[in-house]
Amino acid sequence: MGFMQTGLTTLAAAVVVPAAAQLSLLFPDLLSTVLYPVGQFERCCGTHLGDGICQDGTAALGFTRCCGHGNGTCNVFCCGCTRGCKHFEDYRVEPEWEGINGALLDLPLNEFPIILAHDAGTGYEPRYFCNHYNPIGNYAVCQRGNLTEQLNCGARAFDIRPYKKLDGSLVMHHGGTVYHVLVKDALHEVLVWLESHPDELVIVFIQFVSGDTQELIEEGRSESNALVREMGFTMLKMEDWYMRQMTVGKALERGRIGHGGAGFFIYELGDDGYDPSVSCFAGWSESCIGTPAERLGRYTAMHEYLVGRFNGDQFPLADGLLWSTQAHWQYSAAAIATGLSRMSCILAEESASDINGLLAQDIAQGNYKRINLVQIDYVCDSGKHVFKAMRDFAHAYAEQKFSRAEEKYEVPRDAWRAGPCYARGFAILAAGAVAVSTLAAGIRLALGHFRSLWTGRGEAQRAPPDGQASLLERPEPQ
Ligand SMILES: *[C@@H]1O[C@H](CO)[C@@H](O)[C@H](O)[C@H]1NC(C)=O
Ligand SMILES: CC(=O)N[C@H]1CO[C@H](CO)[C@@H](O)[C@@H]1O
Repeated sequence: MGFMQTGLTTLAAAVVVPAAAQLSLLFPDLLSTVLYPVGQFERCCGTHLGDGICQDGTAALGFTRCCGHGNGTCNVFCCGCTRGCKHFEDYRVEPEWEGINGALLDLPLNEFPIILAHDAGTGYEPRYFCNHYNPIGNYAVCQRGNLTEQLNCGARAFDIRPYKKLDGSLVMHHGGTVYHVLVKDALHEVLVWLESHPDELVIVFIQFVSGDTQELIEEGRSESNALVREMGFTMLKMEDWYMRQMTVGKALERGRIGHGGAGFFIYELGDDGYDPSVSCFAGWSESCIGTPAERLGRYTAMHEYLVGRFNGDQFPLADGLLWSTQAHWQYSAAAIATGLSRMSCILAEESASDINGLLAQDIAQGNYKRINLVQIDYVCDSGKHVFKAMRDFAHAYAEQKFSRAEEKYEVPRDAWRAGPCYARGFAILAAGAVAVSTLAAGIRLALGHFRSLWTGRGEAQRAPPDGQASLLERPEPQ
């Protein structure tokens, strides 16, 4: 009897409890499926089977499918996540934040902050992301929504990766995963959007062109090139002289399409800022989606990387080259394996760690010195806050830059007595002037001496044969 009881207890522990736990974990799924028509619990937490996006726009994470920025778990009523039950949040940039104007127009293009949507084409994937029955999509999709939506979320540059298929269509891809949206259709959305945004500029960064065969890859390259030109996008070539003088205002004029905003395409970035150590998971104990203690090391890594990029002096801005900073987690095979074991996905790692929100906060707090292209994942999660912080930053930056320039050009009234620096400058200049004039006098003296020597000897050497007048020596006609 005792034996029997122990056996049953063991059975319960080994099978029944995990099964019940699994069922209860699926309960939010059932609840949201059953109550979906009622609309009450829809997307309060993410589901296991759906696209994994909650009502507040963040992505579901782990067995509990918890959403939101930060950490927490969903209870059976889907209301236990950080900040409680999730409601729809408008992810779009406010229209009054848009419009490049004033001092922003005079900023060099490589000192103007721009959100670059990391692999923008993945936003067209309709279903297979953050759904743990489709692990490949989880770590290939890094955006949500079409290009129009990404523009509305604050993106102003797109990382476009064309893929030429055997059937002849030019679509998009991320690594080996292909997204069945035509590059042409996606770029057409940008044109339509620019029509209603004449004071904005958009950069299309074309890279990693791929295809079903080597030949198709080549075709894909020339087709992408022809396509952007036909559509009216202007090419920006990093090595061209005009980049050194390219201000935001000049870019708006140069790239203007019809009466709309400006559209550019580029094939290279001056510097792409790739740093593989900035990943979501590191070692056994660091995780960007774990407890606060587990997150610390990862946040520190990201923060130090950003400070190095934005505050370091490694970019010679005067060369006009664009430079990009990757403000998103980097993905190695190990990081992806860890993420899969936690039922995570790229979108969830961005939203749960709230890296876009933290970036916006850091920029708004004035922690950075200069910003250009900033590549982010999931621009429709807090991208609007990054956009707002960047535009505010750009206005403050321009004000400071141009007021400083005025100071620099204003000649001090009393330069002579202005300080040791000027005095030394004058002393050096005076000494230099004396040296140069002494040298010049010496050279003149020496030249005179040589000329007399030369003419003396020269005449003897160049004396024409008897009876033949040299052309050179022919007297001018009267
Ligand atoms: C982009 O996506 C939104 C939301 O799904 C949709 O309303 C809109 O029609 C799409 N735009 C285009 C041009 O496909
Ligand atoms: C980012 C975030 O919201 N972290 C919270 C996770 O939960 C702990 C308490 O358990 C909070 O202190 C953190 O602020």
